[in-house]
Amino acid sequence: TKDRNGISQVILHNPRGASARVSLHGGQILSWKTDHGEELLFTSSKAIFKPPTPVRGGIPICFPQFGNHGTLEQHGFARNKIWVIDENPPPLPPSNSNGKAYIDLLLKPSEHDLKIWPHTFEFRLRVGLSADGYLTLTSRIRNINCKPFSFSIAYHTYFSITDISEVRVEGLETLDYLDNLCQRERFTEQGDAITFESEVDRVYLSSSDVAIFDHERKRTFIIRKEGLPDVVVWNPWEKKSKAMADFGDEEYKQMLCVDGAAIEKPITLKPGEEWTGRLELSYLPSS
Ligand code: TA6
Repeated sequence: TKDRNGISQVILHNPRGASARVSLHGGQILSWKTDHGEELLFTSSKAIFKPPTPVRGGIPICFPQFGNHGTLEQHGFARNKIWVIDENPPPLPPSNSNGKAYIDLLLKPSEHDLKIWPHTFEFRLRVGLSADGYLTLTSRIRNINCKPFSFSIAYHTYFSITDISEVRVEGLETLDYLDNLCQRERFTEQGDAITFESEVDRVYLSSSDVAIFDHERKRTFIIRKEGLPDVVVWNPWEKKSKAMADFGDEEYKQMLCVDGAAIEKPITLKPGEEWTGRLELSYLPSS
């Protein structure tokens, strides 16, 4: 299928009727629905669907950097680029091919990209939708250059929630975090869960699985990850929402970003080396 700008999108379905839609613009997941057709990801009503602007919502891929330090634009260029479909992807390993629909998207640097980030890489993004409606994102990044390079990466996941003041995040207690609201200063989480009363913009370090409890909807999102030690937690709250043109003033109440990421310790690849980072999103009760 194509979007209003003629950019291809691929829709994955599973036998129970769940679906996931990924755009070749940025390799961005724009929709992930339950088998009852309920949308699980947030997209702003004011999102801009015009490249190179990234769509405000879904799961933008932040690569080769997270944040806006250095020469690259905020969160790197991968989410602003048009990816291509790999028509004959390597088969899934037997371990996780049970009824899984999947598609592989590829990104390689253009001549222009190489001017701003002089490292030749191949980024293979495999998007999978399991028989149970789980959404998996597997990134394989290979250095096809003759010298090492380093990168940071985040799956910038906008979860759809009912009311941010009724949301609790578990799995990050006792961890250290870098606070983007205090010049990335390092703190230790004291709470026994994270709740939200104001803007939060943190990178939690060395986390394992994370759960997001949406009380109103009686739904829990589960985030499982491999190769992604860190977790970004972001809600813009009111003031920042008003400052974003592609975001509704009140929309901070219906979204929460909890991103599997590798940020604190950038990943270095020697020539020919490949890195894999995997994110699995699921929810309970599975409808
Ligand atoms: O930590 C998340 C963050 O870096 C926030 O500071 C905010 O900028 C958010 O990402 C969204 O970034 P974007 O470039 O998509 O507007």
